[in-house]
Amino acid sequence: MVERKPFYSADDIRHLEYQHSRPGEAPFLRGPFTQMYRHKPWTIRQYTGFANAEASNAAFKQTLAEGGQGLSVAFDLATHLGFDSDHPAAQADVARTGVAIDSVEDMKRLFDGIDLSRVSVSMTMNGAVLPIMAAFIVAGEESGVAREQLRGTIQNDILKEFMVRNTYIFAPKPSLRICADVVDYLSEALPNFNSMSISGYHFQEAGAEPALELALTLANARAYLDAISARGLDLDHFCHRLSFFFGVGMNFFDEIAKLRAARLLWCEEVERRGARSDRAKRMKMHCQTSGWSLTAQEPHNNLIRTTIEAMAGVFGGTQSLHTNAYDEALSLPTEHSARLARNTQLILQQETGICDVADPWGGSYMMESLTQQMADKVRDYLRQIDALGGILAALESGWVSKQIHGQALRTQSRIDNGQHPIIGVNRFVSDDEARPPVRAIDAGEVLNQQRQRLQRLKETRDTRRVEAALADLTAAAASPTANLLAFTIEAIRARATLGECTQALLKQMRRHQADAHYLAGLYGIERRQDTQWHSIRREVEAYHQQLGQAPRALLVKLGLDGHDRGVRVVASGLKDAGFDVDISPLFSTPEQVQRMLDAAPYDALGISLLSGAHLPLVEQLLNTLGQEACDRLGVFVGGIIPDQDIPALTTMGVDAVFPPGNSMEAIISELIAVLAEKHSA
Ligand code: SCA
Ligand code: 5AD
Repeated sequence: MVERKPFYSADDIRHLEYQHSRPGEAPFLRGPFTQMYRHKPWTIRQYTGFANAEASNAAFKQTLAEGGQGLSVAFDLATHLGFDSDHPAAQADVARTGVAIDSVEDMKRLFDGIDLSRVSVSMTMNGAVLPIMAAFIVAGEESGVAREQLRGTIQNDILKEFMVRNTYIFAPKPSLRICADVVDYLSEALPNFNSMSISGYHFQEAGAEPALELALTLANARAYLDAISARGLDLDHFCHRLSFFFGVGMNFFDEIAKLRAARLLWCEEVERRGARSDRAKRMKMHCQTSGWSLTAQEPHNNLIRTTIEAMAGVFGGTQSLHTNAYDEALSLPTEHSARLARNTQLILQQETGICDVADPWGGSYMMESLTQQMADKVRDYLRQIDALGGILAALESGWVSKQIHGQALRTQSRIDNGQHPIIGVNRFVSDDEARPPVRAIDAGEVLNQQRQRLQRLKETRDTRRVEAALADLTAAAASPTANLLAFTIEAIRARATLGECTQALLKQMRRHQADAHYLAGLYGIERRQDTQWHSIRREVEAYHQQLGQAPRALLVKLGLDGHDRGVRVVASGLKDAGFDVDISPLFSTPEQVQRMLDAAPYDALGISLLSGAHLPLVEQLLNTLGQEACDRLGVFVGGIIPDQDIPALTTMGVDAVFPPGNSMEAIISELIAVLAEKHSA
């Protein structure tokens, strides 16, 4: 949090250079447009996608009919990682966290009956950006929409995937080339399409405070500017199509200050690089309320949290907004929770008068002062990154991960010791365990259907044409001057699948695998004065004495789920409490887990899953490990696990389940109880 004073006065802002600037004028701190929401309110753009193209298409139509103003596609994890739905590695994850898309035919079904010349479409895609962008372009083409008419945004921000979101396919260097190819191509062929959405959101979800979130976002943006400018592209030609994306959490004043500071710093950056036009210098942004801030306990409280966060996004001057559904921590939104989330924005736009004034916080002694402090803090981070040799060097050195994870651990320790209040979790806890109904997805049904569709596609297409287009794509990957998006469009038009395009590229660029790690020491330091923590450490110590060695835990991530904040926090907590802890690489298979378990005498196996694929993945893993291992190990599962799935997990042999909101001591205490029982049996 930036420092606060008890009150602010004119003295706090007298020295600020920009204090007489206006909305719509450089440095755009006060907003990218003069009239702001008086001319056009922000776009209500809700991230949506689940099951198959038809189900998601119906949800899109419903959102548009009920007041949504733009579309935003959530793809499933198989699509993100470049696997067709029939790929063995993808089976458990198809259709769960978003929509399954294997070919241009699926993309056409996704937008069937929606006029792409009128509705703008955001697509959150990074790893498989080439085939997805290509499929969108070809789908538009085949539905009769000219390329110049296509409006929307492709996320195409691969650097943050290596830092937090983890849906990368290739290594950072070839990935950067792909990003630049996409920007280059779109700036010519789709002049109304935003070619990047440079994202801070995922840093905040992973634990970063607002200043760190903004610094990392801008550091990545600088790396993209370097890569694109190196091709000789003029900033005034492409910069206005680089868009930004921030998270908005519960830290109300800082969040508004962050969005204002973001525009100031971006304007300075592109001016320094020689941009002349206002449209290149003014930052446009999308915001999403924080998923992490929402709780599984008393989920209706989340409506209140989201409303407050949405207001911070709007006071900060966002161009587009997603408000999370209140059942966030339980599952994907239901129709009802999605409607309430959308209504939150409609009420703000139409019932409150908030849209009448541009930058209503402008001139507030406090807000102007916080904005300046935020900008200074971000500049300081950027200097540190420069001193490390730039953001890629900072990433490789582990600095980025240490900063984010360090802040995540500090927050968790403050929640666990009660200093960071969360109503219904660590204060005013309710006994009322009533849970709302959650969305269930028949992923097995979608999987069968996608398999059949793939088979039909392969039977009816011109195989020779597909093979030639894929061979050209592989050759283009070896030639640094070829534009990979142009070649992918040809392959997709010929009815190559998304997975085949990825395979064609993988012949030249191998699949990237990152190491897994966590930080030891930081969580415990934050709790060193805390009696509850000392008592849990004593419990572990007593068990250590009984065993004759520290209890050993292996924590694993299975399937295609890359959300690793939770597993890394639990690893750090267990370690600092006295366990020996190892964590598996992301995307581990049951066989890999078995090998890890064979390599050392573990007492506990923890499985972290937020992708909704916990039932098939835990079952596969425990079947592979066999009865003897399940009897010997304390097996626990953490993540987004709906209540109704807990009995099935218990039947499979899971000893304890920890949905979001458990304190570290609750987890450790239950784990020790399970281990003690197993040990004595
Ligand atoms: C708007 N316009 C104005 C104006 N307001 N003109 C004058 N005065 C005003 N007040 C003009 C704009 O210049 C633009 O025209 C047109 O009206 C549309 O407005 P816009 O502001 O550009 O709005 P929009 O089309 O909605 O675009 C917003 C934005 C775009 C630029 C931020 O990139 C976007 O929609 N991003 C959304 C990203 C997103 O949804 N991501 C989801 C991530 P011109 O175009 O002619 O200039 S979900 C995720 O990643 C989290 C989950 C996960 O999976 O990890
Ligand atoms: N539909 C709606 N919202 C989603 N989110 C993730 N996937 C979906 C989806 N398919 C939201 C959640 C999550 C954030 C990253 O995006 O709020 O926390």
